[in-house]
Amino acid sequence: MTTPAPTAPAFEVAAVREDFPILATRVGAHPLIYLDNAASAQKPRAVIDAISDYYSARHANIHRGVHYLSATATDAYDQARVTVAQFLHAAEPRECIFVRGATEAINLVASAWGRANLRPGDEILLSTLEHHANIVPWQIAAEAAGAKIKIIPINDQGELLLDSLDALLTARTKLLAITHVSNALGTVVSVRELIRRAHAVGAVVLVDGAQSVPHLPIDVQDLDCDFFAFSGHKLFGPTGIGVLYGKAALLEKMPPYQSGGDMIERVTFEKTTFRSIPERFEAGTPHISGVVGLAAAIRYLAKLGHAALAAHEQNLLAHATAAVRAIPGVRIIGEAKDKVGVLSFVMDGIHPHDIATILDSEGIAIRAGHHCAQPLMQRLGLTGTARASFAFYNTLAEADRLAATLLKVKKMFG
Ligand code: ALA
Repeated sequence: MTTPAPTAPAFEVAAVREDFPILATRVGAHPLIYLDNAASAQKPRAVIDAISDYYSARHANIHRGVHYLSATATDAYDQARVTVAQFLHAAEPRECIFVRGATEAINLVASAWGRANLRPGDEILLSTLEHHANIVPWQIAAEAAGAKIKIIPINDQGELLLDSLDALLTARTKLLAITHVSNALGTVVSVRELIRRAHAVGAVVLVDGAQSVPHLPIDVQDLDCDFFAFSGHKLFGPTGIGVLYGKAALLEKMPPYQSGGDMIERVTFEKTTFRSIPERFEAGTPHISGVVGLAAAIRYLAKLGHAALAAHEQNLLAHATAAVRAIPGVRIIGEAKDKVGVLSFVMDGIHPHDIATILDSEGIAIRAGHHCAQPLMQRLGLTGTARASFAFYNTLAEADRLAATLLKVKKMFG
């Protein structure tokens, strides 16, 4: 007897949209069609209410007071770390450091790990797909240490050329910093394989998960990455909050990134000793309401269930890609076999910013430009693309409206 193919669980997109008040926005005469989720996703009422409830009933500074509200806020903060650790499948909550976002997470590692570990002649391996946030901090760290940066190339579809790893990964490679999903093209990178290969030469691996957490289940222990960075606001949580996951053994050996209150054991004018992780990397009063909101976003997503969301999103991406590809003069940019969330394209003779401006006049929000990935655009021979990026609350009808409006754009430009 053959096993029946797994069927996607029912997903009621109309009901889910009700959870997001902002989706009822009208842009002039048009209903909002929000297709800029890779830049920042919208927030469900569960997140908005959690933040409002926190400030209405539970706010005080954490780890500092013996009073009722301080204890309540501290509990909420510590519990959120447990929620994040479960979300990432981290071995221990203390491996999850709260930071401002993926950018700060990467800067933390480049600065603190880089200072302690990079030496002249060492090599840092990146890929052509990287966002500026996973390039520039390494350039600064490499310059400070006298280290060198090398790049894993891509093919025209936007997939990494893994054959190049044989030459690129050597005993000099100290670190591989690699995106999990390309923000500009949607390519899913086989990070598991890359991590295995990098570990074989003794390199440490940081995964930039900013674009993967909204779409893929994450298990940092299964991936065996050393560091994993993500931002809350792309995961339907608040802005200004994110997470750096790091293996405890590595984080424990790293010097502080920022210093100040709450990260110290004992301060004298002669010498200061530092606390252990996670506090060592959380100097100053943290973004407590952001942490509370992030945990609410994770709980909200867990309730919807990953399989149902993923199936709907894949359906949406396939539908939108087919509809947009059918428009004469449109070229899809990024045709990797494994993609999530992103449809990048260019139109013959029409600047991406003109496309985005005309779509906006019909209530459709997309991003246009280099998407903070200028080296990738240079490789593709483009100055930029138009990018529609999807979340589980988008509908097939919205994808159809995108395609129909692109047809109008084409007609306008003759
Ligand atoms: N990195 C975000 C994007 O891709 C802002 O749009």
